Amino acid sequence: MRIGIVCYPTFGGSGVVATELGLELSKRGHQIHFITYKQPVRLELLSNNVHYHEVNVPEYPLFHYQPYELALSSKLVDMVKLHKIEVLHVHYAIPHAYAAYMAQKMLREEDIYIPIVTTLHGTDITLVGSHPFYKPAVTFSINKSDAVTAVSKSLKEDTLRLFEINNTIDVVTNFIDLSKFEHNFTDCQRDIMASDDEKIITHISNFREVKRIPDVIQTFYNIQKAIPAKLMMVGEGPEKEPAENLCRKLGIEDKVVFFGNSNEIDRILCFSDLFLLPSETESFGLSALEAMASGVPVISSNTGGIPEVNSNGFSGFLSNVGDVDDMSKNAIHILKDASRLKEFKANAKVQANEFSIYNIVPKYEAIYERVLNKCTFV
Ligand code: GMT
Repeated sequence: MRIGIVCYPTFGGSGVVATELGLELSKRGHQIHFITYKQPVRLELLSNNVHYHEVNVPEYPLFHYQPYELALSSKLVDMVKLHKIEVLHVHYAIPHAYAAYMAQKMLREEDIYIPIVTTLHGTDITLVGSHPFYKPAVTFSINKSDAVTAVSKSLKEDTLRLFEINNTIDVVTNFIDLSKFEHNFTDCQRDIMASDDEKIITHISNFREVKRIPDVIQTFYNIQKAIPAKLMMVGEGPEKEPAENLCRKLGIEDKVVFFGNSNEIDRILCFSDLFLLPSETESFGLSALEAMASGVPVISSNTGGIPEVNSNGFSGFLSNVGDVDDMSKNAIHILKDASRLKEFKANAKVQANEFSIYNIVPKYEAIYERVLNKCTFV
């Protein structure tokens, strides 16, 4: 199949999922065309089957806001025609599903039918999409998509609760390419980060308010009072500077490393003992899955789709949002006993297997087949 993939090319989970999906589809013989404003961060290699088309938005002083949706839908029209793309798979409803619908309509004028698959990722529904300013357009684009998928049962339920949906939503969970987390680094260079007796705790996110970064710091603060430990903070975002200030205030700045955005998540997770994800809301929690694939147990909140990913008492523990004491208690429980830590690490890998890319990608292929076979001209 010739498949166009539209996504955010940044470090967010939706872009990562879209990129990994495209790469796996290309290995399975499909022609993949990424159409976005920048080359996706995890798209390192272009090949015969993997193409990238940049959406340019020319600056014009009259525009207070540059019309990205317009440029994207025009680019989609051009690329569908040029490369004979058969299906458009858009990740994140805003504004991708809307722009794809406009492209579909324009192409129809030329008797070209292109089905649209929209994957909902989380904040496009729970935080941004349901805002009254966006809601009518988001509802419309979801209802007009030829197929809609959500990355967890929880996100599907949220979508049905927050919008008036008259379309079917399939749950196709996020996935992981486990081979990318089979560490071949000999000792993971752990000694660069911590001494032998110190445990390494990691958090990876875009440092938005929804990630509850102060809870990460407070939980770590409690852990390091009980057990020698270091905290690795990976990512960039508005909550990073306040987090650095909080570490100074608590007197733990020498125990916390702020990495910024990293393309070496696998290396960092390789030497990690525990992952913290205390988010306010999370449709799935891809970073937790990446941690588990590396054999890192997860201490998380029990919100949104996280309970579908992190199995309480097996791959880690779940606590109520904001319950820092419970998260600290659970973290210390795992870390203080070497054999228990070993067991949780092994369990984390077992749990990650449930989300193997090889089980999930065929589900998307089946959806592409379905919308192609439908191929109605209505
Ligand atoms: O977590 C973010 O704020 C980024 C956002 C994104 O669109 O990249 O993540 C959402 O999509 C990810 C991939 O499907 C999910 O793993 C995240 O749970 C989800 N984030 C939220 O729901 C807050």
